[in-house]
Amino acid sequence: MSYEMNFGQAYNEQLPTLGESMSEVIRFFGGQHIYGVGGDFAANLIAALDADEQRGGIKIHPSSNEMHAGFSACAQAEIDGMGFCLTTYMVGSLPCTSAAALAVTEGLPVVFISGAPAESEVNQLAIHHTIHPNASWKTEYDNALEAFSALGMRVERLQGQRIDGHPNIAGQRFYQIVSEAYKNKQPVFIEVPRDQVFAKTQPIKLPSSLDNICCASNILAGTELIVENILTKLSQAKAPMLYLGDRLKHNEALKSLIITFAERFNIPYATTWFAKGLFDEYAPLCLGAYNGIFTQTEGREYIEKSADYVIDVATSIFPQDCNIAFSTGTHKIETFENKTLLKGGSLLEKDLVVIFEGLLEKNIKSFDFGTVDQTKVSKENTELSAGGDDVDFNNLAQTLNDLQAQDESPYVYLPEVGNSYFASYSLKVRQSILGRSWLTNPWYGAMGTTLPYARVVAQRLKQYAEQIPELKERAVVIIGDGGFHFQLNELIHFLKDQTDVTIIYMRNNVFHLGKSGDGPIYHCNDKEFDVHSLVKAYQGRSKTCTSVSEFKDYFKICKQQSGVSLIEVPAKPIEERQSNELKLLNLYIKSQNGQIEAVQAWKKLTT
Ligand SMILES: Cc1ncc(C[n+]2csc(CCOP(=O)(O)OP(=O)(O)O)c2C)c(N)n1
Repeated sequence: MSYEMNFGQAYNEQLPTLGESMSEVIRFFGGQHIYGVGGDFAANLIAALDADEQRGGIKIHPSSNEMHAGFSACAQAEIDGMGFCLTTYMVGSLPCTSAAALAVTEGLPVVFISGAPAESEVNQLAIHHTIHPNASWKTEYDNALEAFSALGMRVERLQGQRIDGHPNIAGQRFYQIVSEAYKNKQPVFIEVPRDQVFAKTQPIKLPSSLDNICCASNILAGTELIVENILTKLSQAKAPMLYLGDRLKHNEALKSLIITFAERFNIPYATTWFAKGLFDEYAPLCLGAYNGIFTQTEGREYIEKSADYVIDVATSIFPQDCNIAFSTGTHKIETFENKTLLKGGSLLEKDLVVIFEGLLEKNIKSFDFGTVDQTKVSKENTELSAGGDDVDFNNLAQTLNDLQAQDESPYVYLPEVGNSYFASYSLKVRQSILGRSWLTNPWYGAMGTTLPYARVVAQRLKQYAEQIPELKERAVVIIGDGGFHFQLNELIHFLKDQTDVTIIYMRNNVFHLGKSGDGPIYHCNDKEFDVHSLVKAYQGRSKTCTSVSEFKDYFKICKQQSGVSLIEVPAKPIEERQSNELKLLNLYIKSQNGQIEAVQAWKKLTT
C-alpha cells in the first residue's frame, strides 16, 4: 500500500524527502553552516545538503578532522546560538565525543548528525566501520548511539516507514530532537540511515518563529512575589549590584532586559569568570568579571567594599571550583548574605525574563553609583606584573589591554587552555558584533579547541565585514606551543576561507600548566622548530617579539594584514613570568601545603 492509497494523491505529491525536511529544520534553527567530514555513510546526506546550498541555503565546511568539526560546531553554538556537525558512521562520529562532552558541559545546543548504514543493510552482515573483533558472534550497530548516550545526551537513529503505506515520521522526529537541543541548550546525536535520506517523509509545518516552539512559556508561579521581594531589598539598599552568570549566553532578549534594567536604575554589574566576554567591560556600569582574589579590575573594590545587595542571575546551580575563586574563601559574592538568587530553571529562562519585565515596570529609585575608573588596574596587578620589558605571561594581558584601550575595534579573544587561559582573565574586553569577545571552554577545559573556534569567529567576522566595511574586529588567539601543536592542521582553513586571525604563540617549549616533573611527557616542542616556516606554508606572516614595545608595534601591523598573522613570544616557564592569576593560585597551593613563607604571604594578601 502506498501513501496515495492511505492519505490520497494530493498528500502524496507534496511529500518532501527526509534530506529536504532536515535542511528546512536546520535553516529554521538558524543553521546556515555545517562543519564536518564526509564518508560513504554520509554521502547521501552530503548530497541532500549540497542541493540546499545550491539553492542558496546551508553551507558545508570541511574540517581537518571530526573532532575539529565538532569543536567548530561548538563555537557556532556559542556565537550563532545553534551548532551543526556532520560526520560519517562511527569512525566519523566517535571522534566527536570529546566535542559532545564539551557541549554537554558548556551548555551548547549542538546537533551531531551522523550517517548510518541503510536499514536494509542492518542484520545482513557485519558492516565496515563498526566495532567488530573478529571473534564476534553477532553484529553491533549501536556503539556510537551508546557512546553519546553515555554522555547524558539525547540520541536517536531516525527510522523509515516500518510497513508499506504507513507514515514515515523521520522528518518530524528530526525536528523534535533538534528543538530539544535548542530548548535545553544541550547537544543531541542523530544517526540517519543512508537509504532514508531520499525517502519521502511526512511534511512538517514549522512554527512561525523560534519563539513559538511549544512549551517555552514560564510555568513557575510566584513571579509577582519575587519581584516585590527584590523591590523591597532594593529600597533598603544603597549600593546594589547584579552578578551575572553564563546561563545568559544564549539569551539575547534576557541580556538586553538586564542591561536595560541596570542602566535605567544605575545598578552596576559584574559577571562570573565563565560569563566573561558577554558584556562590554568598557561600559560605565560594568565591573568586569569577578572571581575573588583573582580579580584584577577596579570593580572589585566596589564589590568587596561597597556593595550591600547582590542580585545573582543565571549563575551555576552547583558551585564550580574555578568560578568561586578555587575555594580560596575569597569570593565575596559566594558568601554574601544580602543576596537574591535568580538561577533560571525554566526553559529558555522564561522565569527570569518575566521577573526582569516585572522589575522594569516598577518605580525604583535610581542609584548613585558614579563610575568605575576604567583606566586603573589594581595595585596587586601592577606589583605582580612587574618583570622588566620582556613580554611574557606576567604582562601579556596588560599589553593587550593597552592596545585595546587605544583601538575602538574589538578584539575577539580566543584563549587556549594552558597558561594562556589563566592570563586571559585579566583582559578587558570590548563588545563584539558577535556578542562574544572572549571565547573558550572555560569549565570543560579541553585543549585543542582554539583554532576550530577561531575559524568560526573569523568566518563570521568576515561575513559581517562584507556587510559593514568599516568593521575592523579581529580574532585574536592566545596559545601555548603545546596547544598550538595539538591543532595546527586547522590553519589550512584560514587560508581556504580567506579569513584573518592573529595568533599569539607563547613559546616555552613545554606543556607548562600542570607540569609536575621533568619527564619527557611534558616536552611538546623542539628548540629547532621553526614556526615561521610553518606559517609561511599557510601564506601567513609572523615575527618573534621579545619586548613589550616590539610586540605592540607588530600587533598593530598584524591587524592590518589579511590571512594568518602569528606573533611568536619566547616565554619563560618560571614563576616571575607567570600571570597574576597563576602566581596567586600557586601561592595558595603552597600555603595549603603548609610552606611557612607562602602561608604568611597568603595571609597578607587576604586580610
Ligand atoms: C585535551 C586535553 N589534554 C590535556 C589537558 C591537560 N593540560 C592542561 S594545560 C596543559 C599544558 C598546556 O601547555 P601549552 O599549550 O604548551 O601551554 P603553556 O601552559 O605551556 O603555556 C595540559 C597538557 C587538557 N586540558 N586537555
